[in-house]
Amino acid sequence: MLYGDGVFEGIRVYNGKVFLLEEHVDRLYESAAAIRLEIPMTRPDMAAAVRDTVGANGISDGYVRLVVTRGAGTLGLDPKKTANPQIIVIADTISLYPHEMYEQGLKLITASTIRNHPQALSPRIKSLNYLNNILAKVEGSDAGCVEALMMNHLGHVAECTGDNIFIVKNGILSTPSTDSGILEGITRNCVIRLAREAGIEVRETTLIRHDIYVADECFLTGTAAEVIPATSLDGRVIGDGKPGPVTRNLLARFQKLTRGS
Ligand code: PXG
Repeated sequence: MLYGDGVFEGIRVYNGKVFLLEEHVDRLYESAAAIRLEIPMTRPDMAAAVRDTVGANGISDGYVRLVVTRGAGTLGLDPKKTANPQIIVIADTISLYPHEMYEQGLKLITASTIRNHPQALSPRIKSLNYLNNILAKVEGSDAGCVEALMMNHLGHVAECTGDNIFIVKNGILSTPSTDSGILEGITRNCVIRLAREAGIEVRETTLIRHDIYVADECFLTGTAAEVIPATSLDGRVIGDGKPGPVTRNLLARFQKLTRGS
């Protein structure tokens, strides 16, 4: 509560089923382990708590936010002075980006705020400290963009404030590798799997902004966003300025997986 000392997950529910629950629970425990927070519950019990909360709230299509805090203690920084980590399960609905952005694509700007330096706070940890992403998001909204691109400390493309980024160039799908200072998105990994199943070559690599400017297609992935086309960056139109065929193919495959249609 006082220092952002905790971890979280955002999870979707489709047709009454919690989507990729095990992957989210595993990432929650990995984030917790990385900040030396022992969650006083087993992984299967955590998964059951999520399913029970969804059921108790009668949610068939919605969103779950799992939050684990270090628990109450004294005012100092020392986590040893805390006991009883607290687990919060919020079941709610989620509003996606406006429907027309899935058809027309969204515009991005590059934020001047960079992603956390991995040696300060690893971006692999989904911690309760999202200030750098929030500052980047504000830069985006000041420029009229619902998302903003964040670079890493080396000046390479990392990800957006709450979404991972992909480009398509000459039929090959590329996305920043996990060592580019990103959160390893569960939607990202799902889309990589769907693309490979569809016979599309996927590269996890280093990207610079130029790669996005000259890409044929660009899209973002995230639990809330799912798969959403991005059609310009910093005023440069990407490809022909419309969601491309690979993006539309993967969006359709993702929707089929989650909604069966
Ligand atoms: N990068 C970052 C920094 C994230 O926070 C993603 C990528 C996508 O990961 P998943 O596992 O969801 O595919 C996230 C997750 C929001 C919101 O309201 C989004 C996230 C977290 C908190 C809020 O859009 N994104």
